Amino acid sequence: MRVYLDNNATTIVDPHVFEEMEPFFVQKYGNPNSLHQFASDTHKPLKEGMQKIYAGIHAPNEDSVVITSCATESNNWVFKSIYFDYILTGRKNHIIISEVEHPSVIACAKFLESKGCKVTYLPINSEGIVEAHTVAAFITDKTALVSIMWVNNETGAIFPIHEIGEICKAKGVLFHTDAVQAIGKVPVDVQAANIDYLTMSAHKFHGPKGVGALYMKKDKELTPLLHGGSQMGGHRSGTLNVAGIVGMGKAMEQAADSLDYEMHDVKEMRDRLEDALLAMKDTFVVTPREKRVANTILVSFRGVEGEAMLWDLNRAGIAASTGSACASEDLESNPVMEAIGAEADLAHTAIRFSLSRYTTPEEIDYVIDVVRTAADRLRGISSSYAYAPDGHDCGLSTGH
Ligand code: 7TS
Repeated sequence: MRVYLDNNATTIVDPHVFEEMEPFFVQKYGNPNSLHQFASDTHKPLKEGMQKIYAGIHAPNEDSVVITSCATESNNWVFKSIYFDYILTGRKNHIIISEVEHPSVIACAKFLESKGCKVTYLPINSEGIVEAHTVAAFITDKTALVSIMWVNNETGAIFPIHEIGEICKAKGVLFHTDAVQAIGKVPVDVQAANIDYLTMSAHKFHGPKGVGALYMKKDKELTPLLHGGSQMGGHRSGTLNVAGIVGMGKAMEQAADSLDYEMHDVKEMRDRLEDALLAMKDTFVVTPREKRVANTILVSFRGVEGEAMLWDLNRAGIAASTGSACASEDLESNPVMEAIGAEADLAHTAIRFSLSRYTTPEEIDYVIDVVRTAADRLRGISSSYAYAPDGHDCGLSTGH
């Protein structure tokens, strides 16, 4: 059996999405900006694709949704253009992010720091959540941008985006959210949440890889990152990724249609897996279920090195993760666990299981069996586990 539980890294392309994209490779392959039938064949599908993306995040028509190559590009765009538009001009010199943002945000913040910008890295609480009042406490009249992710990719923790949006609006500070892990998992409404900039990535919600987007509120549009032609209303140059846009639109439409299934049926499977994991000895989960999206579990198995567990799972055909795949080439411990303050050996034992609407109950049964066997085997050969004293305080708030 092969089971894919690494959906926070990427997702299977929905067959309906693939079907809608297919004609744009070998039939309707014209450049939309050309002046012939091949070009005009793409116009209606492009328009419909864009409309579906606007609808998916409740963006009004006067705002901009600009297609990019990925969320990493969208995040880079926000930070680099905030630098050009607000910091380099001397108007502002401070940005606020959380210490558990995706590396594409952290690395941008560090880059701006190297250019003289002040950066505040907000801590998370013991449940792995950024609290809105900490955002309010650090905003000054020099703050150009607050950038807080909607949902954390490691734990699945949902951050208080509506409250943070309120605070930023009241204080007149621009607000960006990386909503990569929120689309298709929680209702996303840029107007209700007072968001100025929002990052998306199609491959996280059963769309294709290589296509993302940046939402920008009217009158808050940023200087382009990519200069060149006049594509995307002059906001981003480069020939349009027609198949990608059509696919992202379809995936967005389906994400909205599947939201109930995700929040109830996927949650039921996730909860069953989590119950079984927590019923095992010395296992820990940080963020309480009701404060998490329905598909994610970040679980620590005391005495079991994360990479060793992944090895056993992989041999049994199960795909999971020890943390962000983007960082998995270095064997660093899970950054979220470190930010929470868990001791290093426990941080090294974190495994992320992320489900999707394609996950089945049979797969969950199989995973439970394999994980139990793997944890027993690996603990059996671990010298450190045998010596771990009982009742040892691991600094985590939940679990057994
Ligand atoms: N932002 C968040 C919150 C993410 O989870 C990711 C990918 C990205 C940005 C980058 O997206 P991309 O479109 O540039 O690929 N996160 C992960 C992960 O958790 N494991 O692998 C990739």
